[in-house]
Amino acid sequence: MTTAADEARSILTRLGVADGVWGGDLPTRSPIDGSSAGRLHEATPDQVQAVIARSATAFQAWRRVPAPRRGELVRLLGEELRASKADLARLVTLEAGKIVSEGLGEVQEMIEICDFAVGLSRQLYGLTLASERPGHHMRETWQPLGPVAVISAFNFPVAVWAWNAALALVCGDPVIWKPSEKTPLTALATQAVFERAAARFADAPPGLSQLLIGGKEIGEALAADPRVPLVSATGSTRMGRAVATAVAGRLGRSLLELGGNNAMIVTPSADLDMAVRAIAFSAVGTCGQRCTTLRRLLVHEDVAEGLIARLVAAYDTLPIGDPRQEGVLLGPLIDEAAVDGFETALAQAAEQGGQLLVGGTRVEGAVSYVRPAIVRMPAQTAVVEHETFAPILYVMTWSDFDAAVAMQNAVPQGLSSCVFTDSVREAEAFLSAWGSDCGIANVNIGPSGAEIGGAFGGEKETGGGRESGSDAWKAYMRRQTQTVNFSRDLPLAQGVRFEV
Ligand code: UN1
Repeated sequence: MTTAADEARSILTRLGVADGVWGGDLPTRSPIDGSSAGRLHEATPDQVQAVIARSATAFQAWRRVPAPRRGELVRLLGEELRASKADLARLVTLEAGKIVSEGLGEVQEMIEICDFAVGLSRQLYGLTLASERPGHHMRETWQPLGPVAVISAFNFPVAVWAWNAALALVCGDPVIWKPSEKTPLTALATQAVFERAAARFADAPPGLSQLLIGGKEIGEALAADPRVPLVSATGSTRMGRAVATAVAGRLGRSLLELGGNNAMIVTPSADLDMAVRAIAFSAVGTCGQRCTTLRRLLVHEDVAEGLIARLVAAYDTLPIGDPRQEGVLLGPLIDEAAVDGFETALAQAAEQGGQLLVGGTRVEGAVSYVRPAIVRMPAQTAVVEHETFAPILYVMTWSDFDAAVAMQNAVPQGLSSCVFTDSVREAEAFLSAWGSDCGIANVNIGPSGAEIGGAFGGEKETGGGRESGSDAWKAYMRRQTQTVNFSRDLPLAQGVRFEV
């Protein structure tokens, strides 16, 4: 039988990834069957320096290309992604263990952000401002920033790069990508797709998008380097804190999208049919490995028993297995460390008064496959406040809506949140200034699966960054306030007089 790794190798060859990438020390592994496609070369410290230098040189040329022309390159990238969608999505499945539909969805997310960025390339709006001085114009202009480092996680191995890269490129910035060590193959494939787009575009300088395969020392080098004005990092809060500290030390800019601990509040008026479906997708989709995964279910005590019974029944029949198979909804966790994290959190939950309602065990005889768990907790204990990147849903009950909102906000993370209710009062209170404190707040929609058009990111330990849609592009540019004097006088602001 062909292993997942064999299939991955043949896709890489088809996408034009050179054989020279193999023969190093970095192991690769498919979570589907544990097979390895081989070992990859990692970038040496000298190569990292050369890549940064090349990126700085590319910036000199790229910033002179008009933004709508830069958009043309991103349009071609979107075209190449469309052409390679099936292969790239399959590779996401093989390397990250996502089910087929989610692999395709991830590449679709890349295509959509490219489309968004193409339009954006003609809309990098500034402002004109009223000057207090006669014969003066004031305006605010957004200028290209410089090389942007993108540090991405295994769970969205390619979409998060695209969110950053598509915006950075139209904003006039070259990109240096350090993907997760757990998903280098999808990164190599994406880089090959980018090279194809760049080859079709006469104005693309060499080194516009570069890839650095390797461990955390590469991230550290990028975070420390003043030639890299923006470091955009997605991953754990621990990683983000290290990046933020290093970048802040040189007064650079970081854009952080870190841990989430997302909740759903279910009220007595909620449509429970919809709630059950939303909970199932957002709590067990991607095997609980999205930043936006539903981790805390806060249910009104009057509807709790009925809802829990329906969830347990749904969890009992979830098709778990090889994510390449049609009908499977749950693939593997990324590796054994993730299984350890799952088991440790469940043991802690039990110690802290939790009652396991369903799941919580390994699927015997397979690599890192588990049965997703629902645990009823007496309160929001320490383990509930911690983001465990695995399919564990903690259930807590409440009787007062304000107390439920307070509970939803009482964790260190602030990414995504939602309420299921048919009450306009509850819905609007949840979305008000004293409601959810998260970057994303939904009504009658689960916390995961955001569209690219909105700004994506969160507050508190989630890091405060915003990526993807809305005006997230502003993080990739520098703001310049410009004042032009077209008079024959030189009046000073604030009426200051200084005659020489
Ligand atoms: C992530 O998990 O890092 O909203 C990103 C979602 C996806 C993106 C998740 N569109 O779930």
